[in-house]
Amino acid sequence: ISTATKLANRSFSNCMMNAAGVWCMDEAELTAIDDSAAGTFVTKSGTLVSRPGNPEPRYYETALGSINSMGLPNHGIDYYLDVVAAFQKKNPGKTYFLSCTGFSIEQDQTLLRKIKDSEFNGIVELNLSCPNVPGKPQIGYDFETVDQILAAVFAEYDGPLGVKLPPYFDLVHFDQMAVILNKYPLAYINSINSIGNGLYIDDEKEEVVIKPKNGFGGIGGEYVKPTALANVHAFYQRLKPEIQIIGTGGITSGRDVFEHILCGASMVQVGTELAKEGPQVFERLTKELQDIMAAKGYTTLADFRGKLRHQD
Ligand code: RRO
Repeated sequence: ISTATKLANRSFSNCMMNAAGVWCMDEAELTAIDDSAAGTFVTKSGTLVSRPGNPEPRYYETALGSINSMGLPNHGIDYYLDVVAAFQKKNPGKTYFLSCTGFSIEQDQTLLRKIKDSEFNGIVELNLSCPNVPGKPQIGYDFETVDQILAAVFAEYDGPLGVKLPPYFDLVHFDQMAVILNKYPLAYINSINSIGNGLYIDDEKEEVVIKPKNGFGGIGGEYVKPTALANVHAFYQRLKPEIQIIGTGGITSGRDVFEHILCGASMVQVGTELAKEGPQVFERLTKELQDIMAAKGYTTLADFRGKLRHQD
């Protein structure tokens, strides 16, 4: 029973990987994912200049998930290009993902130019959905700007590139975003980033649990699975078939991976549960998915990918 997959014409031994932001800040963390049962890794979103991020505490684990307001701490795009180049040399057959994000269209273009001029031969994930930089609205909710960014990015870059999207909550927004995304040669979309600006409270202390932004932060984990599945399936129904889907959100078991793939995902990413369990999570999730596939008589992901049934 195989959990292998293909994305952007590259092969991966396993459909599961980390979600950007979790266990991917530096070379040591990326090595742990590289050595795990995950099919590959994605780096923390790199910016043109390194950033310390927001004040701590900025991540908090709850019974049903997590809340974060990291504020895009990262070592800068040059660091991640160097680190990934070393992994490419060590494992020439393996495809890695590099996440990046700019604060303007010009910065996005500069990032892509740097990547183009580097040795990087993997897949770029442009993050359009960071919810936690004070004063900076989420790009993914500004449809006109998304269109402009994609036009600028594809004028600059012709390698495989996908976008990380925020969750959408209205069917009209899925329609409108799909029209924009379908104009471009995207390799994939990744749904969803955290549900932005939730608020988790410690009732005992009558206090918020993270310091930045008065405690408001991106929600991940079990809370977000139905929203994640809705976004994966809505885009699966609306995007041209060349644009594949990475499903992210609420994966704590092999059953959750199964559901993301049934909704149309070609690959899945694990954030909150990876932070909780560490990189061994991928071995457990893989075994659990294989058990479900065996019970249903499936031998490959293609046997059920996107085959969610509707009731009419
Ligand atoms: O660093 C963060 O605060 C962060 C980012 Br860039 C993101 O894309 N999603 C998130 O939940 N946190």
